[in-house]
Amino acid sequence: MYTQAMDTEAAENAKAVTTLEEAQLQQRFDARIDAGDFIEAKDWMPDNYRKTLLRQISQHAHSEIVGMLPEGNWIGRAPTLKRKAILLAKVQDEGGHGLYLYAAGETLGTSRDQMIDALHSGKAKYSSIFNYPTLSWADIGTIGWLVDGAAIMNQVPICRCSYAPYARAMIRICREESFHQRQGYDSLLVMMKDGSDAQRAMVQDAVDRWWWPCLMMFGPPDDQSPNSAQGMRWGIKRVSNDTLRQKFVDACVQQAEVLGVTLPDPDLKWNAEREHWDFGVIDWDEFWQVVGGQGPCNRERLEKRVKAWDDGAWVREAALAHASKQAMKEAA
Ligand code: FAQ
Repeated sequence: MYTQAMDTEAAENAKAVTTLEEAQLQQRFDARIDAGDFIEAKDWMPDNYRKTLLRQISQHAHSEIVGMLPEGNWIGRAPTLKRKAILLAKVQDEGGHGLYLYAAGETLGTSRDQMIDALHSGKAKYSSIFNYPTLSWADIGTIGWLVDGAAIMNQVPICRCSYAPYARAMIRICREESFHQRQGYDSLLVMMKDGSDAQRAMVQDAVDRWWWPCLMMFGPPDDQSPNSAQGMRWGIKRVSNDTLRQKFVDACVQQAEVLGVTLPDPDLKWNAEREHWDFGVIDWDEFWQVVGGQGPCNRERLEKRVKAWDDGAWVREAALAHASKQAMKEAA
């Protein structure tokens, strides 16, 4: 009895010391965040900061990898050799972005296999935008112009994210996304300026279908975004969902004018007082349906990813066998 009481006392004391140490670590962490310092993988961080980062980075990685599918569908149908080479390079870049991001996620202590498993089992999210179909060649240019355009708008502030491995990955990703956006705009410009009436109509149809889903990419309105306040406090998110969405609309209006397409929103109007473009109401029911797995292509996308993973098992096994042979040779 007596000994047990001593044990309990010792355990309580140890817990108090840990709590005190943790409080000090937390204080130091908060001060570093307030000072705009970057946090490195080996630094102490609160559990929830780690979890939030892992959630965002892995969702981002999954988006890049699933995002290869809608465009990949068109590699074999690109209209010229030049466009095919550009599209191949772009889709390959997206694969690379996924890898940088999985690597950044791994620095938080979760393996790539665990992250991929969460995607395949439907536990993890990826961007809503990749659950829409690519119906014509103009969709490919429109993805470059609008989807990559929205991605850049959202991702440039992440280059200053408080978690350094994520911020570093984003610098390279943003440079490549910038090329992606330009190639898309250029491809649409060629169709609009030198193309036939049918090609111009095809571009307008693609813009009509992609515009609203692109506005949804930035996430729910600020007052309905459960993760925003803490994400901003920690410097993971630097600019709010609504602010980024507005910046995107403001940038696109003039680009649409130069292109000669109409953005499908009768409420789009310059607001001289706000010095921003007003825009119509977003269909948030559609957004939540797509996020919840009921979008036009959710099932198809996930099935393709799982199949690609299963089909690639022999490559992973062969690479592992080769690595262990090399290790044995070196040891000998
Ligand atoms: N789709 O509280 P918030 C690309 C979820 S990469 C699906 O506002 P948060 C490149 C959100 O996760 C595109 N789910 O959340 C490319 C949360 O659910 P949870 C991806 C969404 O994290 C181009 C819930 O709603 N980019 O395009 C979406 O503060 C072409 C409540 O939302 C990134 O991932 C959505 N659109 O803000 C590739 C950038 N929006 O997790 C190929 C990094 C929100 O609590 C071809 N991520 N949700 O269950 C971010 O900046 C943020 O995570 C947001 C969401 C802004 C996406």
